[in-house]
Amino acid sequence: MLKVTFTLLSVIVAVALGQPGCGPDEYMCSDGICIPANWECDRWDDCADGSDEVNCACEHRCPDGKCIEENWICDGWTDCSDGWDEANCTCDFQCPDGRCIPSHWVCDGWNDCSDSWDTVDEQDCPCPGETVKCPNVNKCIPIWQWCDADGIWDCPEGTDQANCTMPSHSMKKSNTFTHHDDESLNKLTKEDQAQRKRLNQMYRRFNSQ
Ligand SMILES: [Ca+2]
Ligand SMILES: [Ca+2]
Ligand SMILES: [Ca+2]
Ligand SMILES: [Ca+2]
Repeated sequence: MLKVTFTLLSVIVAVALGQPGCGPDEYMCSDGICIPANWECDRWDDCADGSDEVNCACEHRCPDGKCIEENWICDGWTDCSDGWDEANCTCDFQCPDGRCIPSHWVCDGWNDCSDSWDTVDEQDCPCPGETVKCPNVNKCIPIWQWCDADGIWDCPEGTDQANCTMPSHSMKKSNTFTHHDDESLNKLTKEDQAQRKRLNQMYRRFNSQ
């Protein structure tokens, strides 16, 4: 009991004396967490409550108080919580969901509109390397799926197998061309997209240092 009381007393004294505090090259967040001093006012929320970015000079401030870089405005990424930085932009390409994206994001292999509008399924995009386009639809399949020996339908209506020199009885519909497969594709795309955003943020951060 005596030991517990002493330990508790030591903690109270340490806090009262400001120990442990932050080092000379550190900044203390309002919750007491220390971060590197040069993370203060660097346009990134490093403290849990964003206190390192509150009292900073700022050229472009979101209505929510967040400070953003000039080139974050109308860059296709929503940086302000209310989308202020992406409102009233001249739009190269507007997704049906209202999002504005730069023209070089269309047909770049990333799903940027919520309904995949900017991808090969919707736009007349060229198919990337090692893939070919299905006749009359915007769908790319790997070259090896074109006229494959098993006769599997990879394009809608089996158009990838329609003019191949093989017996018609070997034609069979692929069980891979299903909604289930489309869903797993979408799931992968969302993960890729999250990864893209993270990389984009890291890129910005390194370039702003
Ligand atoms: Ca910061
Ligand atoms: Ca933005
Ligand atoms: Ca895209
Ligand atoms: Ca095929």
